[in-house]
Amino acid sequence: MSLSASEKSAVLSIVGKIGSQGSALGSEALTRLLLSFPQTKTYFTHFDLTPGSADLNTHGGKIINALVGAANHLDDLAGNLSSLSDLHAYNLRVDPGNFSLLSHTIQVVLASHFPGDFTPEVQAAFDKFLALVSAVLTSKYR
Ligand code: HNI
Repeated sequence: MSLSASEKSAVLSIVGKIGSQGSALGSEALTRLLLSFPQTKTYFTHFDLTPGSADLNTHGGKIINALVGAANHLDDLAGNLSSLSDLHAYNLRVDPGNFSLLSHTIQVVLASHFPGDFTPEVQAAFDKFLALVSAVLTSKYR
């Protein structure tokens, strides 16, 4: 699976809207993840999970930053995400099934914050991008 030229520009078009809102968007995506899929709380027992907490804002910002960085390296996702891939596989051992849950809540956040920009076509491209990122982050488990 890879992105076509038009899918790449669709991914970059929505990533370009994020600007300085990364922490807020990421924090909301995490809050939606933790509320709708409470089994994901097991990974964050050391966090204050109150919506809008400093822990969620900081971590949400890291996730969105990583996605923005990856979107700027669409021709080398594996290289760009290599150390994050090590972290998720060897240290965190996040069950791979959780990646599609977070991918879903990220898309809900983008759709609600950027309704005019997150068109069905952009969503399809961004969903594919998140699947590619998730594949890299879960590629080293064994
Ligand atoms: Ni994930 C740490 C990015 C999916 C649980 N994760 C990070 C960091 C980034 C990151 C960036 C911070 C690394 C650092 O500090 O060096 N995570 C991503 C991305 C995705 C993702 C881009 C998928 C789109 N992570 C997930 C999922 C879970 C998850 C699905 C579990 C439900 N991640 C974690 C945990 C940490 C983490 C737990 C460590 C948090 C901490 O600070 O203790």
